[in-house]
Amino acid sequence: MRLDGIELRRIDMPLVAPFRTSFGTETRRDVLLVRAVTDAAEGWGECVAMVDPLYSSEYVDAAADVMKRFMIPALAEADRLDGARVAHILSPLRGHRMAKAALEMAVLDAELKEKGISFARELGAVHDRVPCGVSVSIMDSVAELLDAVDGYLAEGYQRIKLKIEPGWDVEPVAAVREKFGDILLQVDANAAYSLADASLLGRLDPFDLLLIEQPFDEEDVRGHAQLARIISTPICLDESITSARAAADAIALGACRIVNIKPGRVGGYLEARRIHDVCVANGVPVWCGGMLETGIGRAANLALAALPGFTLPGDTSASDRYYQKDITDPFTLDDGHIAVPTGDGIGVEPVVDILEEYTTSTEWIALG
Ligand code: SMG
Ligand code: MG
Repeated sequence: MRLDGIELRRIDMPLVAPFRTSFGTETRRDVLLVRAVTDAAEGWGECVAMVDPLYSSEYVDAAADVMKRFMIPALAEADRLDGARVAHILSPLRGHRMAKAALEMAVLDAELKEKGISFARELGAVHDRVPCGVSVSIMDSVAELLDAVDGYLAEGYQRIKLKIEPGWDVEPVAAVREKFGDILLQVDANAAYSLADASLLGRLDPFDLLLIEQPFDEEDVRGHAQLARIISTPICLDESITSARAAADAIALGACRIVNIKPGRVGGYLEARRIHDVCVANGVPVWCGGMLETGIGRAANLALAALPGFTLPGDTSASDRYYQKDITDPFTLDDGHIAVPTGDGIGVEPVVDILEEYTTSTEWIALG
């Protein structure tokens, strides 16, 4: 396959409601989309980097910059190109996994469209639909939170994840557990605590949570292992798991019993599959995380979430949990599940008018 050019497109989409985490509040999503035009077919990728480097060190302007300066020229020089070769070609460039993942996704989509194979089939999916959870914002009051959770449960979401931070942890968890009884419930701290908070976090133990996600800094793998010896709630890592090697190390150190897999965070869907395989080999359940993706990224996430090791509901919510109007046909919840796309490649295309409406800039990089 030969790369004729890459289009970098920025879109700006309002969220249906503010999404507050321990590191900030999002009211819009400024997304970098990648369209790879090859001699065979066109493919789409979505970069999950956010505007500010608060979830991780990556941010969307830097992703666009590193793609233009280093990654796209490296891909243009490659003798042969296909999805599997992208990570190899880009491997001399350190870090910038979200940028790499978006390029890999676009090239893989083009390749699979040409071959007539879906992402699900290529990755090894074994389910036609996946059970969905929802990640719930930090709110101004417990009453407001209970209303939001009530609404999500009424829509059919099978698992609730509460974002927590110091000052918003035991009380909201206790209130949700008390009001909604035996639901699947978990929390995500986005690195807002430290080992000094171990006894506070131990106060979550009585609430039978499925897991606590990333309580400590992404580099504090040993701290998570120490916490695991103090509290009974299973620890799940998100930000710390940047590769299959990082997953193998964290598991070996006893730092996590569950892993959140986000293809963007780990450099792409093929590395995400390797993490899945490492976890399955170690008996560690995985689930698919989310980065407020549009329908483009969501389509591919659903394919990944249909692999056999994804035994917990993911943050793969329906389009209307995020956006009034998605840039693809909307993904909808049916009996708590979303159907895995079956079309070639990621199986979806942007709706041209909607895409144009949200577009703030496009740049065409000709390579042919
Ligand atoms: O896509 O539903 C989604 C968001 C899920 O909570 C979510 N993501 O740490 O897991 C996480 C966060 C990262 C993004 S927060 C803006
Ligand atoms: Mg998380």
